[in-house]
Amino acid sequence: MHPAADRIRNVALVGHRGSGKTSLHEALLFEAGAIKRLGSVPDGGTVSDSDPDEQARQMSISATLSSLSWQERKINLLDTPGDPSFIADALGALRVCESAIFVVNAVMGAEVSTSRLWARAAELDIARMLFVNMLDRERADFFRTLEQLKRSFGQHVVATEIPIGAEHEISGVIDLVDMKAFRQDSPQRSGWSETPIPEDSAELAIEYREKLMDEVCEVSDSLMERYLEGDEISHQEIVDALKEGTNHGKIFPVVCGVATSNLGTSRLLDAIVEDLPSPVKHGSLSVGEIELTPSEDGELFAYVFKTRADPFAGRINLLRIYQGVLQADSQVLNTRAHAKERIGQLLMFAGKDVEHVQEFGPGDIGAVAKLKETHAGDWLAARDEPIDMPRLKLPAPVMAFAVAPKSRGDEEKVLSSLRRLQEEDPTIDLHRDQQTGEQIVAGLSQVHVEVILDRLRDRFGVEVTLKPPRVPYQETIRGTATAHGRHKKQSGGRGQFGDCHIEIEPLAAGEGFEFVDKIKGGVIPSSFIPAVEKGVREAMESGVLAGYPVKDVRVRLFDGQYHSVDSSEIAFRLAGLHAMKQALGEADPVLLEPIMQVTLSVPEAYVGDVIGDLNSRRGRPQGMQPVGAMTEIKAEVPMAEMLTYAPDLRSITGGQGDYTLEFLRYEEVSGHLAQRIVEQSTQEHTATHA
Ligand SMILES: Nc1nc2c(ncn2[C@@H]2O[C@H](COP(=O)(O)OP(=O)(O)OP(=O)(O)O)[C@@H](O)[C@H]2O)c(=O)[nH]1
Ligand SMILES: [Mg+2]
Repeated sequence: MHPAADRIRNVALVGHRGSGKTSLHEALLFEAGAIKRLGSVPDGGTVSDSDPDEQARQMSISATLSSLSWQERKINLLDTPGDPSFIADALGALRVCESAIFVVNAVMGAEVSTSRLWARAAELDIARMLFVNMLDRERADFFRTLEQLKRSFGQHVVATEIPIGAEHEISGVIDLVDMKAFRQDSPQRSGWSETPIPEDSAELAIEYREKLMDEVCEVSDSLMERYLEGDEISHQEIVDALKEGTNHGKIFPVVCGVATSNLGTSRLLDAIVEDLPSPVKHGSLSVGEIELTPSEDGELFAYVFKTRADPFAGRINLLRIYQGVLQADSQVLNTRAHAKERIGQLLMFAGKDVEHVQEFGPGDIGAVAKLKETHAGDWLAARDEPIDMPRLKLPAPVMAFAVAPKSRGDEEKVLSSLRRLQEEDPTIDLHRDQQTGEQIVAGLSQVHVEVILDRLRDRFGVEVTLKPPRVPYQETIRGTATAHGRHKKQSGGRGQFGDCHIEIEPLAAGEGFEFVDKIKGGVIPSSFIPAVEKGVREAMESGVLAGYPVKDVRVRLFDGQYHSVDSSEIAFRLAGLHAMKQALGEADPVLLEPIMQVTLSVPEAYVGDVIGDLNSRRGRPQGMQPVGAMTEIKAEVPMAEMLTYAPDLRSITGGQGDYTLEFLRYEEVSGHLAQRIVEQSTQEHTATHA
């Protein structure tokens, strides 16, 4: 039997890189008895981060699902990566969970990714709880962090627990709902005992309990009235109101602890059960016209949110059941492929063990191995129903490298393995360079692409060489132009004839391409117009300045000629191509370069040097602020100047700086610089075609 939907909690652990999500995931499994030993990230012994590349980098790269049992509830935890390069998995996890726990470093407070993920969780309207972690570290401060979280995320962020002691003297937590203190005796499972609230914490506890009650009672008018009149509010009423408020995004409870020494985890598990909503409490999901309720009797609808490509175990798909029951050894339909899929074994990840289960009920999250066609983004259903989850808004992959196999003849294998990895990670882009014909792998950052290559080697046994990243320049036009394209051949037999007149003008940045058919009186038959458009598009794949793709242009086809015998699609395509090439050359073409947002975190002492260096890279600093012990600097810098920034920042800051890059927009490259890029790319072009 499967657990009832109201006994399930689906919880994503999210937060900034290195805030302790994986350590907390480990500690929760340990406290719940799902694992016997508390593994640590530095030793590489955690359940999540089990991939060799995660261990080598000491960071999470993929989401990890684990299920545990607590107070007769099934808790599905999804540990997610904090690094922005792997944000696709964090966003994917947020989408299938009713709630998220934001893990926050008590030294640094809320950081860039925390805020970004918060905004996404708010859009998805899911319940949010915060875990202030690392309270044992030097300069950790729960109350300062709490204030900062309130400033960032609003007044409804409220503590339901406060710590006893601070930094290396942290010894337990006080539960503000029950006004009970819990002292940690050892980091072992259940290694805590209830104690009286220590005298030196009593005043704080009363102060923060009052703040909590103010928030809790706001959930209902009648509760507020009674509270203001001084009535006794029962424990159950507080718990119910807290849960109600949390479920509806009116309260964001803050709890605390130390993941690496298993402090506060038992209270956190209680809070997950008591304060966070079940799939039933959170309610139904509307996908387009279809309303899915977590009921047993409804027809099956399960959404696949994560695929893992493994050359040995095959594909493993993680899925969330939104309605009905998914049975082992059954047959379902993949609604994208319109194809039957045989479900073999259903897998539940319980700590380090994989258990085979007979079924997953509504609201549950689990895994299924060896499906033929199914991958992330697909629905499995009882019948072939058109159903589509809105696409995740993901950052654009702009860090592009050319790859070539180390051994000749491996081209096909490289490409097919890359495609498998792309199934797993939608932020990977694969394409051929129009100019050089090279295979390009683009990701969100250098680390991202390095990880892709490591996986190619470790999982598929193919090694590739990387050429330095290429900046994905683009071209556009600033002016308008008209042009005439004609393709005519008359060499015996049937000739070829196509003729068109076009007019082009710039579109606003980001609008891409628009083709307008203004042909009157059938001077070009409508059956040939798509061929003209095709030719125009072909011309745009490789611009006239330096062969980069052309963007943001509107093309109007307004005149032309045809011949009843000699006209053909090819002839009109070529006419379109010639016309477009000519028009582009005359419409004041310009070169565009990608501008990145760089967010740095450096010790204050290095701020001057770092900004000086950014200026020399054509960077524009946008501001800075202290974040915990570090200074956060934001700047906009052209991508071309940041291709190999990591070692430079390391040497400027003695290894103490950190940064993330994110694509912002394209901007025009100024005259002399554009000249240089054009020359360089012409040289490369000649070299590869020599
Ligand atoms: N002192 C102390 N160290 C901690 C605590 N929690 C985590 N750490 C350490 O901080 C580092 C980062 O912890 P992780 O658990 O990997 O953090 P994460 O949030 O999973 O990191 P990403 O997956 O890269 O986003 C590791 O070295 C942990 O051992 C804590 O409560 N106290
Ligand atoms: Mg992690």
